[in-house]
Order: sequence, then C-alpha cells, then structure tokens
Amino acid sequence: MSESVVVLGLGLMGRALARTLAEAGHPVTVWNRTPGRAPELDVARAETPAQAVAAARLVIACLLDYPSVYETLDGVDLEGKVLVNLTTGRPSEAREAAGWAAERGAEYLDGGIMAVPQMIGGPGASILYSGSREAFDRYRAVLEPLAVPSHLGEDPGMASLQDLAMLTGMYGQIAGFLQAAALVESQGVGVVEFTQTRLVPWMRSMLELLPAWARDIEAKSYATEVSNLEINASGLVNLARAFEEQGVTTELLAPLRDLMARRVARGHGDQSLSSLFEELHPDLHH
Ligand code: FVH
Repeated sequence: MSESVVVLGLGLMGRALARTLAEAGHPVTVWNRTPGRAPELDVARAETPAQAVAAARLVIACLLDYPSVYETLDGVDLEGKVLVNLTTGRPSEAREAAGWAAERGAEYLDGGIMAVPQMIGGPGASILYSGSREAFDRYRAVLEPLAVPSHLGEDPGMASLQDLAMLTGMYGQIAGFLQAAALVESQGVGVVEFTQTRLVPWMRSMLELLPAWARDIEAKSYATEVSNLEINASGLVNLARAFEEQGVTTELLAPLRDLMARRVARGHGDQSLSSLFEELHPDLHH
C-alpha cells in the first residue's frame, strides 16, 4: 500500500530517505530550507513547511538539530499528524519534542539512524524508534524500506539514548584504532598492514568479551581470574610512557589510565576491568 509521506530536510540523509521512500512507491513531498537541493529526486516540492506538512499525515523530519526542527515547524498546523523525527539529538530533547508535538495534536516518534546515507535502503542499516507504539505499528511497513526498524519503548528518549550509546562504543573503537595507528606509525610500521593483519583480528576477539562484562555489570560482580584492574592499571601507565617516548600524544589514553588509577586507589585493584563501570556513575562508587 502506498502512503503519502512528507520529508523535511534534504541534507545528505534527508535526500537518501526521500529517494528510498519514492523508490518504494510512496508519493513523497519534500521541503528544504535552501530551495533547489537534490534536483535529481522524483518528488513533489513544497515551497513552505506548512505546504509540505499539508500533503500527508506522516511527516519525517531529518534536519541539522532539534532547534532547526522547531524553527521549521513553528506555526505549522500539526493536528492529526504523525511526526517522525530522525534528527540526531539527546534523550531530553526527544522527550521535550514529544511533549511539544502532543500540545499541537500530533503523535510523535523519535528515531536514531544507525547508518550513513549510502546505507539507507540497503542491508545493514537500522533505525531505532521510540515514542508512540501505535504510530510505529501503523507506519512500520512504510518505514521498513529505509532501514530495519526497531521500537524501543514508549519513552521518546529511548531511541536517542541507545543511539548515543552505540555511537559511544563506535568512538571508543575509533579512539583505540587511532592511538594504535599512531604508535606503530611512529616507528615506521605500515598502518594498513598492521591494521589488517593484527589489529582487526585482535579487536574482534576482544569484542567477544563484552557480553561477559555486561553480565558482570548487571550482577555487580567483578571477581576475575584473568588480569585484574591493578595489572591493567600498571599496563596503561606503561603504555602512556611508551607513547611519550615515541613522541605520540597520550590525550586519548590518559583519561582511561587515570580512571583505572582512581579505581585501584579506592581499593578495587583485585577486580575485573569491567568494574571501571562503577567509576562512571557518580552515584555509585562502591
Ligand atoms: N549523515 C550521516 O551519516 C548521519 C547518520 C546518522 C544520523 N545523522 C543525522 O541526520 C540529520 C541530518 O543529517 P544530514 O547528513 O542530512 O546533514 P546535512 O547534510 O548537513 O543536512 C542538514 C539539513 O538540515 C537543514 N537545516 C539546517 N539548519 C536548518 C534550520 N535552521 N532550519 C531548517 N533547516 C535547517 C539543512 O538545510 P539547508 O542547509 O540545505 O538549507 C539540511 O537540509 C542530523 O541530525 C544528523 O546528525 C546523519
């Protein structure tokens, strides 16, 4: 069944969404602040956000940030609409936007896109949604061609929370990769060769440990028979010194070294590395 859809924002992501929806057979109406963007798209173009929103019940916003969503929809009649906001933001912003939409008579779904624009409509892309379950169920089939959809709960902030958590994991990996690359490159080792033959297999095997660490965290049980925090803390001191000797900055590594030192100083050196989690919550500190 085809469903009319509005897409607000024709940035890199907005145009990937609009294209995919149009290719899936849905009549798409788009609006972009700067006119003339993405001329190749076979879609209807509205001159104002109000004109666009009037074209369909389902309104997808994919703009720079939440203030730009409010700016765009300021004064637009949203009564009876379903606003799907795929703009990246914080959980608090998503909850506020849900309240804002409700005041205007609209249902609200917040979304976190776990893909780059090139992945939209292809395998491997997923979008996390939270907010109105009813709206999600009603429009699931329309949203499905964009990326695998998952609904994470009625709390509108949940998609953003888990989106940001996944990005946090990604940035941690990137930080580790960059530091490792800088270290080997400082001695003339080829970064490509090192990455392909050593780092990636090693990081993959390290990722296998995460579910067990997650269980430690949920159980608040940090006993370990492998290298404990004290050993790792001294390892990080050694690593940071090696960086300095090689003329590589320790900026990315130093916070982790310092966190470990703090945990050991609090008397938890015999625990697993996963117990560092406790230092990240100001309320905990066991
Ligand atoms: N691109 C990506 O890989 C990531 C993947 C994960 C999700 N993000 C989020 O998606 C939002 C849009 O990202 P984008 O890649 O489309 O971003 P741009 O290409 O920079 O386009 C930005 C659009 O926002 C419009 N815009 C900016 N400010 C305003 C405003 N004050 N009022 C109305 N529209 C505004 C901009 O319009 P224009 O500059 O063409 O006039 C673009 O349409 C974003 O939240 C990512 O974090 C993408």
